[in-house]
Amino acid sequence: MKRLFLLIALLNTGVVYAQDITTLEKIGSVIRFAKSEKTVTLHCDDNSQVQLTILAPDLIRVRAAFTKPIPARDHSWAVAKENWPTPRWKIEETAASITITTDELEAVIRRSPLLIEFRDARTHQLLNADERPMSYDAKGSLANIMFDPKAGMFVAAAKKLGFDEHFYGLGEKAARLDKRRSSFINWNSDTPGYLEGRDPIYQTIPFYIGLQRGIAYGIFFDNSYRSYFNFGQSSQQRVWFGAEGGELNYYFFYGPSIKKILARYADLTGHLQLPPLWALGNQQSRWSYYPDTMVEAVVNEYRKRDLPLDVVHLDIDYMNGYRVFTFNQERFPDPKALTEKLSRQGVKVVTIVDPGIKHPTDKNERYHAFDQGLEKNFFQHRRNGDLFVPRVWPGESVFVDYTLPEARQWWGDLHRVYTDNGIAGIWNDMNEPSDFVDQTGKNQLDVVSYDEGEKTTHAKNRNTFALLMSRATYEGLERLRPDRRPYVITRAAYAGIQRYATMWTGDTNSTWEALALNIPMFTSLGLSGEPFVGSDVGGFIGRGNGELLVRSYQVSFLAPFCRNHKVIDGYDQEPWRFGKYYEDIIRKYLKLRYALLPFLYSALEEAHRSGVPPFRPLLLNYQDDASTYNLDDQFMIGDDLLVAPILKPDVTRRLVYLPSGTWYDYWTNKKYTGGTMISVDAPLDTVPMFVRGGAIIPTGPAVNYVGEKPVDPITFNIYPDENGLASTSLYEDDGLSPAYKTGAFRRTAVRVRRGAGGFVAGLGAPEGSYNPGPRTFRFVMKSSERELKAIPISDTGTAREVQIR
Ligand code: MIG
Repeated sequence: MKRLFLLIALLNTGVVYAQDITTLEKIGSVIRFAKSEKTVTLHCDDNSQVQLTILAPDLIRVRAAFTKPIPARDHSWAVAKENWPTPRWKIEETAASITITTDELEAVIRRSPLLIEFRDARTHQLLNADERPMSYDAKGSLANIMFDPKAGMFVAAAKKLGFDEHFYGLGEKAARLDKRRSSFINWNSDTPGYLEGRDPIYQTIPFYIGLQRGIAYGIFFDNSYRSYFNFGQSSQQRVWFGAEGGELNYYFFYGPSIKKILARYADLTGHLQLPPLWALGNQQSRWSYYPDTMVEAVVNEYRKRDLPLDVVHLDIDYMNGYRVFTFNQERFPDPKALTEKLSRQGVKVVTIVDPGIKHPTDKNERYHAFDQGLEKNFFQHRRNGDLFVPRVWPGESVFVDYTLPEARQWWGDLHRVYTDNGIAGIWNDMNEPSDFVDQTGKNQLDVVSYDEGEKTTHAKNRNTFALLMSRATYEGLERLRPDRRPYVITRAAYAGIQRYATMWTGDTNSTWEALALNIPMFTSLGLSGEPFVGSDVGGFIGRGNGELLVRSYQVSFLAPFCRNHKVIDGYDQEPWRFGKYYEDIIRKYLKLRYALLPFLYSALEEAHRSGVPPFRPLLLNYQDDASTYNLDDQFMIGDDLLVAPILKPDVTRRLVYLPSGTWYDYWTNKKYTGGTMISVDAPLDTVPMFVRGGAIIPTGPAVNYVGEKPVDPITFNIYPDENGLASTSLYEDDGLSPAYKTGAFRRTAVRVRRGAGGFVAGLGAPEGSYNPGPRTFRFVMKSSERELKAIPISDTGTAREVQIR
C-alpha cells in the first residue's frame, strides 16, 4: 500500500528538482549598440544580439539571439497588439552601462558582463535584476531533460530572487497562490484526476508577477516551446525561466500596481471578449446526457424544483461514433426541435467538439469532415510526410493544422451544423492535444505545422494548438452568427486565449483536496490574464456527497463559470441527488448568484475593459497587506465581496482574514473593523461572506434564467464606510450582441454620502447608448439595526439625487 502511494506520488509530480541553468553558456559583453525609433540593439563580443523595444512607459520587450543577429521573422500567436505608439524615452551611456529611461521605467544595461536591471524611473528603486547573463545551451548540457534535443537550443534568463519576493500567475497550475520556492514546466497535458503538485497540466500561460514590499512587475516569456519556471526552487539566489528552443523573448511590465500590469498584459495579449450574459448563468453537464429525452428530463427537473439553469451541455455521446460535426440519429434525431423546446424553458445547449476527426476505418466510408480536410490538405503530417494519426475517442483520428488560415476558416465554417440546430456555444476538449497512444506528447515531436511557412514541429506548436483551435472556433461562430457573441470553452490554452475562449480546470477529483485547489487556481488564472474561469462543481472523478457538493457550490456560485459536471461512471451529481436538505442549500446559492448578476456582470465587464478579473485573490485588492500574500482559502469578487468558504468536511467554523477598513457580514449586516482575523460560524447552509464598507452591491430580481424577466427592480444595497460614503458603477448591455463594443452599453455611477437625517444617493448621468427600458431603482442602507430605504424611483436615465431616510 505504502509503495503504491509512493508510486502515485511520483507519477503526480513531474517536477525536476535539481534542474538549474548554471551549466549554460552566457551571452557575451556589449561592444556597441544601435538605436532606432523604439529599439536599442546591443551587439555582443560573441556575435550575439539583444534587442530592447520600448512599447510603453511601463512595457519593455527583451529579445536575445545567441551568437547570431536578431532574426527578421518575429511572430507570436499570443500577441494581439503589435503597433504601439512610441512613448517618450531617452538613452544615456557611460563606459560601464547603457540606460534606457521612459517616464516610468529605467532599464540599466551593464556592458560586461551583460546584465539588465529594471528600476523605477522616479525613485531609481531596483525592481528586477539579471542574476547572470542570459544563457544558451551551446554544449547540449541539458539534452537529458529536453523532450526533443533536435528541436532547438535551450535558452534561459535568470533573475535575482528577492529575500521577500512573491510570485503569482503562471496560468493554470495545480499549485498554491504564491509560487515562491517552487518550479513548473509548461507542456499542455491531459492529466485526469490531477492532484496538487501535478505538473504540467492542461495550459501554458508563461506570464508571472513578482511582488516585493508592495511593488509589482510582470514578465511574459512569450515562447511556446516546453518551458520552465523556477522561482527560487533550485537555488536561493535566482529565479530562472527557459525553454527547449525558440527565442529568449520576454516582456517586462512595471506596475507598481498589479492591476496596472494586468491592464497592460491585456493590451498586449488581448482583452477578454464578453461572452453572452447567459454564460454567467448556472450550467449543468455530465458525460453524457443522452438521448434527447434525458436532456429534457434534466431540464424539467431543474424547472420543477425551482432551481435556476441557463445551459445544459452535451458531452461526446451526442455524436455519431464520436464524429465531430455530426449528431447521433437515434439519440438525437431532431436536435433543432430539442434546442427549440429547451429554449422555451430558457435553456441553451452547448456541445463538446474535440480536435480529433475520425479517420474512417473503411475506405468506402464517407465522413465530410475527414473527406474535405484530406482533400484540402488541412491535416497535420509527420516530418516524413505520413498523415499524423493519433488515437482519441473516435479511434484513429487526424488533427487539423490550425496554423493554416484556410484551415481555421474551414473548421469555423463546419460549425454551421451546430448554429443551424440552435446550439448556443462550443466546448473544446482534448486540445492539448491529447493522444491515447502517448500522453506525454513525445510522439508528436515530429508533427509538422505550416506555421506561416516556417514548417515547425509540435515541439513549438503543441502548446499553441488549443489557442488556434479556439480561435478557429470563435471566428467561425462570429461569422456564422454575426449578431451574437461567441461562447467557447476550452481545456488547454496558451497566452492570449482570453480573446477567444473561456476555460474550466479539467478533470478534477470529487475530493476536499481538489475543492481547496479551486481557489488558488481560479485566482492565479485571473492574475494571468484569464478571467473567465471555473471548475466542475462537485468535482469530476469519484463519488461526492451532499456536503462536498454544497461546499463546492459555495466556492463556485460566484465563479464566472459555474457548471456541475461528472465523469461517465461517476455517481449522479445534479443538485437534488443527495436529497432535499442539500438541494435547498444549493438552491439558496444559485438564487443568490442570479440576484447578484448585475454585480457579477459589472465585474466581468471590468475584466473585459481593464484585464482585472472578477474572481480575485485578496492581494489584488490589498497589494500592500502582506497578510494577503499567501491567502488562498478566501477570495474576493470584484472590489467588494469577500468569501471565505469551508474547504474541509465536518467543519462549521473558520478563521477569516479581513483587510483593514470596515466590513459587513453579508448575512447579518454585522459590522467589523478589519486588519485582523476573526472567527466565524459557518454551518453547512452558510458560506462566510463579507461586504467591504464603501461598497454598493447592485442586485436584480429573482429569476431562474437570464432574460426570464426584465432586470427590474434594481436594488442598490449600500454598505457605507467609516465616513458614510459608498459608491459603485453598474454596467449593463443587451447581454447578447457585440454592440457593446461600439458604445451600446449603459454605465450608471452611484455615490452615496451622509445627508440631513439620513443619506443621499447621487445617480450620475448614464454613459453609453444602451437603453434598458423603464425600470425601478431601489436604495437600501445596510445596517444590523434598521435598514434605511429610499422611496423607489424610476430610472429616468438622468443624473439625480435621492434621499434615503
Ligand atoms: O478523455 O468528453 O475533461 O470534461 O467529460 C476524457 C469526455 C474526455 C475530458 C473532459 C471531460 C469530459 C470527457 N473528456
